[in-house]
Amino acid sequence: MKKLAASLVVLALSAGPLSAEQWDMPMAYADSNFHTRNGKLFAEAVGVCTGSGLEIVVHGGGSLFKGNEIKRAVQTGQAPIGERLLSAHQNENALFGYDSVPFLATSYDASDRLWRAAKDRLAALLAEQGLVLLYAVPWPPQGLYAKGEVEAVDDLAGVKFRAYNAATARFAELTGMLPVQIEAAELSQALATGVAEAFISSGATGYDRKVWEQLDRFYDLQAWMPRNYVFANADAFDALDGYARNCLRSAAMLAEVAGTTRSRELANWYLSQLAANGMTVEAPSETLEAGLKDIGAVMAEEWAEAAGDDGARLLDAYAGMAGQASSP
Ligand code: PCA
Repeated sequence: MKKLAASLVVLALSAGPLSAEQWDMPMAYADSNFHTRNGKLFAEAVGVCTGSGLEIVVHGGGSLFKGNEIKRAVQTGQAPIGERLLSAHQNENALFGYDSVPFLATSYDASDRLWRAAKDRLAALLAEQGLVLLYAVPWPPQGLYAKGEVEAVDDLAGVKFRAYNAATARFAELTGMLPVQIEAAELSQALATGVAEAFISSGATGYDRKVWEQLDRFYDLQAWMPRNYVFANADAFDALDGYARNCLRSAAMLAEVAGTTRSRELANWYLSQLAANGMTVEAPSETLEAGLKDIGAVMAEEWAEAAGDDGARLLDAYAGMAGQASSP
């Protein structure tokens, strides 16, 4: 009997992973941000699924690699996995900016449909770059942060504007603002030192960066909903056994749903926190909205032009899904 128990123990121990592997996962946004928290839950799920055979260690806040270094770090194998704002790669290929076309998809359901229309093509593009797309989660709708009232687009002329991708830089140009590219991690400092005076983002980033210390307005434009995506180095992914790869894939599916649900749940809460900290949170005036819609139309045309046939197919697929509910 004792012998049987002993061999069961041996069996149980040997059922564990033969060699535990550790993956560092750089993420650009604050440790407390919902994307980063979701990334940590994803890492935990992979650990449980693989019986600790693959341990993913999340490094938030750009602490391992800064936001604009993360894709390269994963491509070159300096990190096997990472997270980045997808539209930050719009300069490489217009398709990466599919989610930053103003007023194309402004609700969670619409963002979900647009993602379903885009993701296979995006996964293929990333695969050509040696990357495996795992999951993507939208930021809450984007609005305008400013100091003082903005009644019309003209009020924005000459304002120093923090951009986070090519689309936001273009938006600034078209409104007569002066764009400067700044990572969210450096946003508070840029506002404090006057390097930036306005920006477009979600309630989440305004809350994370406590921007009420410098700014007092949030115009709830609901202009677009950009996504962060999590991706792995293809060689590192392929070197895993099939079981671990399945764990990554299934944890990623869960993380996409869980992260999107969290984003949805928190969207209004973030706005209430901006207001609780003294900011005026309101819808844009009709004049401002009309001016921004004109700019959005120019940007949508420019995007369609740059994204060519691939872009046209994506827009067709998206239009064909109109009215469908979000995915389960
Ligand atoms: N926050 C990110 C991107 C979009 C958002 O809501 C940022 O401002 O960097």
